[in-house]
Amino acid sequence: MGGYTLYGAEVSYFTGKARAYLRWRGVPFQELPATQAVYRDLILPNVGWPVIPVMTTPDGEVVQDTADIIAIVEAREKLRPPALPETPVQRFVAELLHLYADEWLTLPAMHYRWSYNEDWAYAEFGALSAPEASRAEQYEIGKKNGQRFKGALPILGVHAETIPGIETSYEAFLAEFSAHLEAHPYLLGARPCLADFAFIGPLYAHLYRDPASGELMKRLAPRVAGWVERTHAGETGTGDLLAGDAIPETLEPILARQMREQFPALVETMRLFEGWAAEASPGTFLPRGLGEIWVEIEGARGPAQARTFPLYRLQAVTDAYDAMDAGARARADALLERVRGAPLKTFRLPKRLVRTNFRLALA
Ligand SMILES: N[C@@H](CCC(=O)N[C@@H](CS)C(=O)NCC(=O)O)C(=O)O
Repeated sequence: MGGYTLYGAEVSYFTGKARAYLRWRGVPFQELPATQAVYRDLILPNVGWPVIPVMTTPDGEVVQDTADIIAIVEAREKLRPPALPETPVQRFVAELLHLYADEWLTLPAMHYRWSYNEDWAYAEFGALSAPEASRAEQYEIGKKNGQRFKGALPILGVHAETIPGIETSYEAFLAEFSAHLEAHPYLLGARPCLADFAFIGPLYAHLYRDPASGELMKRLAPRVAGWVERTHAGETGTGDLLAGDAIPETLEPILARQMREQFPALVETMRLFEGWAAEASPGTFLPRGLGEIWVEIEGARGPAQARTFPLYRLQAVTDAYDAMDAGARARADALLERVRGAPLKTFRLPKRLVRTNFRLALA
C-alpha cells in the first residue's frame, strides 16, 4: 500500500481533526470506516480499548491519539511548513487552543449533537457499524452504540442546569471566531496549523455536519462555516503564520473565554490529581476520572467528572511555556495578563504524565 490508513468515521470528533491534518500535510493516506470488524480485529487487540481514530503507518505501526498521529507523521515526513508553529509564543498558543478544542469545546459539540440531532446520530452510528444492515436495523444498532457517547454528557458537565450557559457561550464563541476570521483566514495567520486541526474536532463532525447544528453555524457564523470547509478540505492557505511570532489580537477574546471557563475546571481536576498522585508510584495508570468537580459556564453551574486526559494536553501547554527564553516568556506573560490567564505561569502538574500502551500513566 505504501501509505497511511486512518480508521475512523465521518461522524467522529477526533477523526475529523486527524483527517484535516493528513489532507493538509498532503501525504498519501486512505480512510477506512471503523466498523465492528475493525474494532474487533485491529483496535481492541492493538490499542486495548475502543477508541477512534486509529492510524497505521506504512510500516504497520498502530498509532492512537491524534497528537501522536500528527507527531509521528511530522517526524516521518519532515515536510515544511511544520504543523506545530516553530516560534515560541505561537507554539504555546497553538497548544493552548489544542487543549481548548480537544477538551472543552467537547461540551457544546456533544450538547448540540445529543440535544438537537439525536435520531440522526443514531442512524449515522448504525450505518458505520453495520453498513450492510437495513435502515431500521442500523437505527437500533446505532442507538445501542450511541448510548456510550450520549452517556458522556453528564461526565463532561452537560446537564439541564448548564445547557443555557453552554449555548450562550457557544454563540458568543462563534461571534468571536467570526470576528477573528474577518482579519485572518486561519487561527495564527494565513495558513492552518495544529490549532486549526484541533478546532476541526468540535467544529466539523458535530457542529457543522450534524444537520441542526450546521444550520445554526451557517446562520450565525457563515464565516466559521467557510473556515470549517477550507480547513477540513486540507487547503494549504495563502501564506504563512503571522511574522515575528505575533499572536492575533482577535484571538484574545477566545483565549479569555478559555481561561474563564476551562481553566477553573483544570484547577479543580489538578487538586484531585495531586491527592491521587501523592500515593501512586511511577508507571501507575491513571483512572479516566478522579471524582466530581463543578464547572461554570456563563453563570450556569453543574457537576462534571474530573477527567484526567485534559491534564496531559495541559502538560504540553506548560512544556511549551517552560521552553521559552526570557524574551518570548515576557511576551507570553503579557498575553496571559491580558486574557486573565496569569495563574498559568506557575500552574504545573506535581508529577509528569506519559502515555504507555495507549493509556495515561505517571512517568
Ligand atoms: N485523545 C484522543 C481522543 C479520541 C476520542 O475521544 N475518540 C472518541 C471518538 S471521536 C472515542 O472513540 N471515544 C471513546 C471513549 O473515549 O471511550 C485523541 O486525540 O485521539
